[in-house]
Amino acid sequence: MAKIIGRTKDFSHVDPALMTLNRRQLFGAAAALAAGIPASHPAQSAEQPDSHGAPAAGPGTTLEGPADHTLRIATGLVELGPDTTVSTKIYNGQFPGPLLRLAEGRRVVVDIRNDTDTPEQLHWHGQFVPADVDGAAEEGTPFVPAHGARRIAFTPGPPGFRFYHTHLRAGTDLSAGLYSGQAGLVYVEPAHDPGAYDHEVFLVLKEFNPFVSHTETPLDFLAPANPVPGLQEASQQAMLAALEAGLKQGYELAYNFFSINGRMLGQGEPIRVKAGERVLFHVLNASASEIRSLALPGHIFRIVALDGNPVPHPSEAPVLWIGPAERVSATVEMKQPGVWVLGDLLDEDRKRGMGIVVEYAGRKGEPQWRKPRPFRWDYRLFGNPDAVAPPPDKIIEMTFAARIGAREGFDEFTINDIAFSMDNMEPMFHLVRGGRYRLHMRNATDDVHPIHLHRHSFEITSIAGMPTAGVIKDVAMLGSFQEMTIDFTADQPGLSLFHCHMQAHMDFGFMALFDAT
Ligand SMILES: [Cu+2]
Repeated sequence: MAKIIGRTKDFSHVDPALMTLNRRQLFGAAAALAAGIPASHPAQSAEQPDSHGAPAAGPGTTLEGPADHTLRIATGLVELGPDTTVSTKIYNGQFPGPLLRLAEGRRVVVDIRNDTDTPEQLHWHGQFVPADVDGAAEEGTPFVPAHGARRIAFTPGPPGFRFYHTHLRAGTDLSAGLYSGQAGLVYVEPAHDPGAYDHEVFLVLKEFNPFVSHTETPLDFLAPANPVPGLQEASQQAMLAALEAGLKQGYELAYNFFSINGRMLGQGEPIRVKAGERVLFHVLNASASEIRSLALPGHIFRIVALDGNPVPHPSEAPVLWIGPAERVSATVEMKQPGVWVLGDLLDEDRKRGMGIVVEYAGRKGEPQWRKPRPFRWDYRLFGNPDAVAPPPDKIIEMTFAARIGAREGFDEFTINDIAFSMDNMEPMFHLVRGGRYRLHMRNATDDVHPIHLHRHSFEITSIAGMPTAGVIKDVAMLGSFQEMTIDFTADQPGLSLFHCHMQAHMDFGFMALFDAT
């Protein structure tokens, strides 16, 4: 049994996973070396400016000549703390995988090596890349063969905070897919950097050692929260039907260990700050299933970007709420000298490791935690208050529902009454390329679903029937019994996968393919 240490003053263990860069280093020649994490360095400059995203080489091609980056998938150990080391699949022997700093519009060659016994997929989350490099078998991306390799090339974009992760179906295998440690960061450097900060810190929130149970921790944090009539009734009827059929409530995911940057709270290097600094936090929730919160007592976040895209109306919040695969970029004015816990609001998860210490220069002592004032997370806060989204060419109606405990003890999910079939992999929605589409999504389940669309960004255009505009994302949390509209332009040819980013939900039906021709 692992010893769980929530707070400690001993930071003698040097943490290789703490990712921090100061602004001067960022633009210096030493940028990658100065990063706390081992960055993946281009072997040499093989990059050619290229406006095309076509792959340089397909599967089976010998990997000759240097790639700009190599990502190697293998089972390895992650030392969450001195008495807690887990074994899982990771990239380049580390968790999180190396931070790849790519230049917008500048073609990059990446070798993906797979040293495991299972064919893999590596998905470039949030980037506009061709279907054959995007990293989803459902879109037709070739697998990286077991004990094999694949070379891909693409043109990075859009600029901002992205990431890469495995895209395998896990089903009941809790070592596979997003339950593993296969996640790493991408920063696509914009041509122009707004740069109003002194110090940049990347944080990856991640749980390890999953198990299933029937216990669920309900979260009520989204606004607006008024349920849509009819959706709750539909959910209750589904529950009654399941009970009549003798089915039990579906499994929920739970975890033994919680970490930020692969370290349990108090077990890694603290984030070292100076009074008067403005720190830019880039936070990724790399969870397979959990919505996370994050607060820094005595400090306020100013949210400047969501999913790597600058928001039109930066706003302040005492808490960040981040669904699986979402990213939040927020600046914090460091003006409360002390030693603090930057951590999750859930006491149990924070005590099991979901936090990191923030230490002001010259300050010592026990890291302090205080619960922040209640705050409801509302994407509309960051939208453009004066803008109205233009009407789309077409509205696609979608209702999400659950069949309780219907699949190997897990809930099955449906989109318009259809659970995605991995056997058929047929597109559900046919789009005209260049058309502007609005997805009207209705959630007839009691879960919050982080909805993701591959190879595109979308604009949130209404929540709970209330219009908004200007917030551009690639994942959005849809509240229980709630509705939301998101608009996007079908500017990517071929297949694009749409799914809930909770591994168990997508594995048991919550996926659909768009086909743009
Ligand atoms: Cu879901």
